[in-house]
Amino acid sequence: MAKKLEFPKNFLWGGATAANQIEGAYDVDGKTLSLLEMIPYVELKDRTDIEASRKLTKQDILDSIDNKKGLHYPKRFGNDFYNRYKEDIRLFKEAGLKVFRMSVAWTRIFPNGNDEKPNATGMSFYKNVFEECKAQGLEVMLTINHFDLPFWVIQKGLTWRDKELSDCYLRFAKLLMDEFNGYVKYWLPFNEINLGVLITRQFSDKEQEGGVMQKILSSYGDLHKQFVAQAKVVEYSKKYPHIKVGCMVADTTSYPIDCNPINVLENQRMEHMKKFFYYDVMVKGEYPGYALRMFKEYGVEINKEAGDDELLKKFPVEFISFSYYMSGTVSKETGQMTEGNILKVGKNPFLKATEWGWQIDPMGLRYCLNQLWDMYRVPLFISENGIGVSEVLNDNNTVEDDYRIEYLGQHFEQMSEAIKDGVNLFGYTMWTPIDVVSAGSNEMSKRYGMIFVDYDDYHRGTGDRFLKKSYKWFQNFMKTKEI
Ligand code: P53
Repeated sequence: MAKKLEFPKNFLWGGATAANQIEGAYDVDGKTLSLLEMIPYVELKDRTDIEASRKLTKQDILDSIDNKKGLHYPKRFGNDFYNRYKEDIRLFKEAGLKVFRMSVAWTRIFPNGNDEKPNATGMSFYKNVFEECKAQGLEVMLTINHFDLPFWVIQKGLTWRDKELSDCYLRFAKLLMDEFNGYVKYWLPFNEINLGVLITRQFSDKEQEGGVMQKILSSYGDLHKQFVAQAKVVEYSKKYPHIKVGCMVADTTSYPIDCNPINVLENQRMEHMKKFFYYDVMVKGEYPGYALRMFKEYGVEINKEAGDDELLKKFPVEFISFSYYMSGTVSKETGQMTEGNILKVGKNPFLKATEWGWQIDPMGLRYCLNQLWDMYRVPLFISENGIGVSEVLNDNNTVEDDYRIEYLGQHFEQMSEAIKDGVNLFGYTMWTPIDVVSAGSNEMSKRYGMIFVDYDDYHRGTGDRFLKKSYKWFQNFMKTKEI
């Protein structure tokens, strides 16, 4: 029996993507390389062992420039959105989407970082995409930087601690706001700002000796500069009162493995450092006490400059956006771990996981929404949610992806429950309406789309687009709100 869900009339239903996972065309029209385009595809024997594809030396990165080893670098090719954006945007519109989340490749706009003028061809590509969205009646949500750090950052030996990098970033962000504020209402300065720093288990006492921990601790200094840069983007956005700037955090709901207070406390500590710390700085504009204590105990230097605290306080984000794919468990002892990509989480015997070890938990989304609304009282937006599955086209040129229909329907149901609980959730962009190159494992095989793209892991195929069963289901859901 179909079940009708309730959503506010103006709820923003949409789809999310990122430049480095869709565009391709990595070396045309003046674009230079980004670091992500220098990471080769590695066939994984065990799909849950994502780290195996990430062991790269600096030499590997340098060798990729002229591809000495003849490897395949998937993010150079994406899904060919650069050439097919018109068709894709039309398909998004026909699916019933009202908002399209995308990002800008920094290397298309400032190929060398400090170029005197922005690259005109790069700017006009995005203008064309926005024009197309406008023509199709799609609102745009724009991520200014979605993980794709330009290679010139590495060449110049810059980190976020260097003023030169935040100056370049701010010049880039301001240019985009000046040029495109008429097209883009929702702005996200950084994608998943927490992923680079806090890799969950690293904060359990057991893993606190050793190099990785040191690396993570010292990256809090870099992160502070990103927080400040983000606040400056918010400050600048006030020039255009019709636009809104939000934060973007990779969220996972986490449960204590049992009711042993030791594990409950450990879970709270993990939640603090994995997520709430970030929201606290970006929404409340202050570093929470537990973070300051941790910094003190581990000797973390933030290197705040005069005026930083005031800036963070004065220019918090106007809404919270977050990605939600899974939940996990936490125990004081390591417990059983699933290798859910970069975010390692403990297993939950009540949940099923995807082939990649991501535990599916729609109710965890309702829990998460309530938590965020209770704590922050700013409008919430789910900027990513979806299921990655390895799929092939069947003889009828489609994919019978009932598992995706089930995944989406169950998450939508919990969103509508959260709204009934009183949560101010104003939109949702699914990851992703169309198959893209995976962020974590660089494969095409990990497909999230309602639209199938005919490329394999080595970019072999026609690139043609085919509609999966979920596309028709979603189209109908947009009309009926029935699951
Ligand atoms: P892929 C890990 C955990 C949660 C979200 O990821 C993550 C990651 C990174 O792998 O990233 C977001 O493609 C990210 C998207 C990404 C999507 O999740 O590894 O913002 O770029 O594609 C899904 O399956």
